[in-house]
Amino acid sequence: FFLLPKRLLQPSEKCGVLNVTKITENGKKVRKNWTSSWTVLHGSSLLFAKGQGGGTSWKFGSSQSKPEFTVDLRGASIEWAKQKSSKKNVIELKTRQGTELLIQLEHETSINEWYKALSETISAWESD
Ligand code: I3S
Repeated sequence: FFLLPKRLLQPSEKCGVLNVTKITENGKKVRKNWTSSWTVLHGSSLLFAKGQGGGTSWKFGSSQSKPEFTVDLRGASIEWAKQKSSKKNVIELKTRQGTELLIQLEHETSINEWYKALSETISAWESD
């Protein structure tokens, strides 16, 4: 009898369009630049695609659509950010590498699903 890591039992996969901005990069504050980005949660990575919105032509892995940036969720933390933006439903994501992002959606149910998926992923990889 042995226990399988949670991440093998419940692999995290989620995608959709999110409003996102960096606020800190490698520990340094950067200017906000909200963009709407097609976002993929895959394993312990969160990938933000280049380009606007969730165009159906976007295919992960194809040469025209390299991820704009990837966030490593191992050792990351999230919390609801009430003070960091005038927008509602804002999540603050801090990575172990010192990058801080805000992610946001107007639709409360959808952002709650992202909050749940991200926090489950973070805790699933916590032991590493
Ligand atoms: O936290 P801030 O500085 O008030 O954030 C706002 C600014 O980044 C603003 O752009 P510029 O001041 O760089 O032109 C953005 O347009 C706003 O969206 C930012 O505020 P919110 O509250 O939307 O995160």
